[in-house]
Amino acid sequence: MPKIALITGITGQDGAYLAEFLLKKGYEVHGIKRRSSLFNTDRIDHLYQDPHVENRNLILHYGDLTDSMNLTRIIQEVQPDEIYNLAAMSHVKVSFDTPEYTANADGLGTLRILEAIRLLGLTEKTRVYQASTSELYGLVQEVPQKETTPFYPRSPYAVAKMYAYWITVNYREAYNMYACNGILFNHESPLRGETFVTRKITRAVSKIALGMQDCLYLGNMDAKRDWGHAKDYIKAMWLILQQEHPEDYVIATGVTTTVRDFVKMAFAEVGVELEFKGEAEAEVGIIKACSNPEYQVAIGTEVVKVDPAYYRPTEVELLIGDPTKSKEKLGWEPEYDLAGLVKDMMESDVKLMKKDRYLKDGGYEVLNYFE
Ligand code: NDP
Ligand code: GDR
Repeated sequence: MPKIALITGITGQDGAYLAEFLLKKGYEVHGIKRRSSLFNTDRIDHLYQDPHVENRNLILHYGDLTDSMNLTRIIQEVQPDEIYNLAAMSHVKVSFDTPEYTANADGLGTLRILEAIRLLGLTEKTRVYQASTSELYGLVQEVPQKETTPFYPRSPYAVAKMYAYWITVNYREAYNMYACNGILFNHESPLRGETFVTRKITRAVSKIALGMQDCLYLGNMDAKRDWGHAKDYIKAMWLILQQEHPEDYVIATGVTTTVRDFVKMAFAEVGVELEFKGEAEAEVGIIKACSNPEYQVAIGTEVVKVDPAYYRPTEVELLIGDPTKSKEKLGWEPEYDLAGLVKDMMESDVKLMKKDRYLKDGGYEVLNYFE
């Protein structure tokens, strides 16, 4: 019998990579998707199987983390060996606008899953992975951050995730459940949501290079993040559920970089050297040189500016993780470094934007989404 996994948040970045990974391992994969007025399954369409075909190994269920009865019914039907709870309102800045909803989905949503497992008598069968986050560390208490570093959350998102972290630990201790937190530092990919900073940058740089956008507006460029590749991080999620004893793990690269340097690296991928001048809100990124004749960006053009609208009421300035425990105990080893990640994202976005450019040149309307 194949193992059965249930993934909440299967339509998101991590859910898509994890579903593909588990299918390759021979799992029967179930996913929870939200009802939406438009199709929201782009990231997993290549894995989709016609519901009329027998013996499917990818099955989607409508559901929502704010609906206990729905979650309980799905878990009862699916009887999963492993649940990966990846669903969340995952945007830190947006959580300041929707704090109550974020607490409900990201905090109580985790409780609903754990409690459903308990009520259904599945505590011995079902293992749970909780998508915890480096945002828990928030205001710097220790560098690099590891499993024992105290938490100091700095957003409604992080506070909700802190509840989820501790309720996972509590159910493990109270009911002897195999329930674990993966404390994952930022991980990105060509599938990253367009409003997270890395993807916003790689999309904008590709468009600027192709003459389809004039300027990229950013918030705090001094923020430092420990960025890895989502493809590496979903492997760690699986490893965390395959151990003899349930434990919590930090997953990170151990290298930190400013948003500004990420911008420079992205421009370098299209042969553009960028220099920054000015300070704080007056800082601008200017084209210093362009070695790639394919892209027509004029030297001296200001292509990056600051828009304080992207500042957060409270910021997390520095994240750098210590992955020693996951390397030693899980044998986890990432394949991508930051340069490889930027290259992968830029290659993908240049390709996507070239497609748009082709349509535009052919007289078709191409919509611009900015955030
Ligand atoms: P995404 O934002 O790409 O995906 C989030 C997923 O959750 C989507 O499938 C979304 O559905 C779904 N979702 C949102 N709200 C609900 C809800 N109320 N009920 C059911 N489903 C819902 O996030 P990532 O893939 O990047 O991250 C996965 C998880 O890991 C999240 O919990 C995130 O907070 C956490 N995390 C992410 C890190 C990162 O760097 N990526 C680092 C550390 C933790 P829809 O597609 O319909 O919007
Ligand atoms: P983060 O990711 O908040 O770390 O949360 P994000 O990419 O949104 O921000 C990273 C840093 O970049 C700064 N920044 C900007 N951010 C955005 N989104 N847009 C901008 O224009 C911009 N300019 C500067 C931010 O201020 C911040 O310092 C991500 C999410 O995936 C969470 O779900 C996850 O838990 C954490 O990573 C680990």
